[in-house]
Amino acid sequence: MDLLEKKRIVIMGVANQRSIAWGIAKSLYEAGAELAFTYQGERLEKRVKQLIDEHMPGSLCVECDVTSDEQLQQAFSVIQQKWGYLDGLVHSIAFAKSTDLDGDFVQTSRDGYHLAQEISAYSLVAVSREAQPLMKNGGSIVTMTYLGSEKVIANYNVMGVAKAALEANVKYLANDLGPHQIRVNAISAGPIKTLAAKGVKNFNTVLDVIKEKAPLRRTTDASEVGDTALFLMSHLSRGITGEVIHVDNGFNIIS
Ligand code: 0WD
Repeated sequence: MDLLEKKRIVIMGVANQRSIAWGIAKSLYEAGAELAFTYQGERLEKRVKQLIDEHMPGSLCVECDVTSDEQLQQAFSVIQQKWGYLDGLVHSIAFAKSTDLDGDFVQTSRDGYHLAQEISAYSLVAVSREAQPLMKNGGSIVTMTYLGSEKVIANYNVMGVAKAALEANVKYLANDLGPHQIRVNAISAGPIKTLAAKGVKNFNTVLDVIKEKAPLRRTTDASEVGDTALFLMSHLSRGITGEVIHVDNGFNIIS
């Protein structure tokens, strides 16, 4: 039997076919899940709908900018109407101004700090709040983080601090939602060339270092993250919550 047969899962954060969220969607879809996608604004609507029509026809697709409470409520109300319940949610969303990513962290503007926290960390709290009433039979929430939360990584700056907050959110949410049998976990992925990664200076150099130093001597592929998300969405991970799982070919253990 497919591991995710009859599971209904929302995927937030597909921007294009390179998005980690898309890699996750592929793993979950192949395991039999029924998927709903949310996209950020008209800018991405056409591209995301086209991807879905080509590869996962019949999946739900609704607009949701996570900075808008109104759009969040609207999106989950559509999902409630169409599905009635929810088993899982993938949060694969982050944003920071490129000017706040390089240079000295100490120069981070108030606005830039606030924006990175709002979109990259607070949004997990907001979407979990919307998802919880729909997870009537328990559920699994998975978000995406990066090593820059644990260690100082050049050109990650304000996003590293936002990821640290996101990982703390995972623990507090896991504690709140645990009694409802809802698990909350994060995947800490190694660097992958996506649209978001384009904002990080010297990204190719980072990839070269990983190829040389990671125990498995290769960079992370979105399908590796996708398969870990599949595990976290399935009953196989039923005893795991509040956890950060590294999917980085072991790079985080190297100093
Ligand atoms: O190396 C990497 N690519 C890693 C990414 C390593 C480890 C973690 N991550 C994380 C990112 O920080 C993010 O949380 O994975 C998540 C997904 O990132 P991605 O797949 O690398 O990047 P991308 O394909 O750009 O998806 C992120 C998307 C946005 O894309 P763009 O590029 O258009 O900003 O987050 C979404 C949007 O689709 N997003 C929003 N969605 C709803 N409301 C918003 C928003 N306000 N802002 C950004």
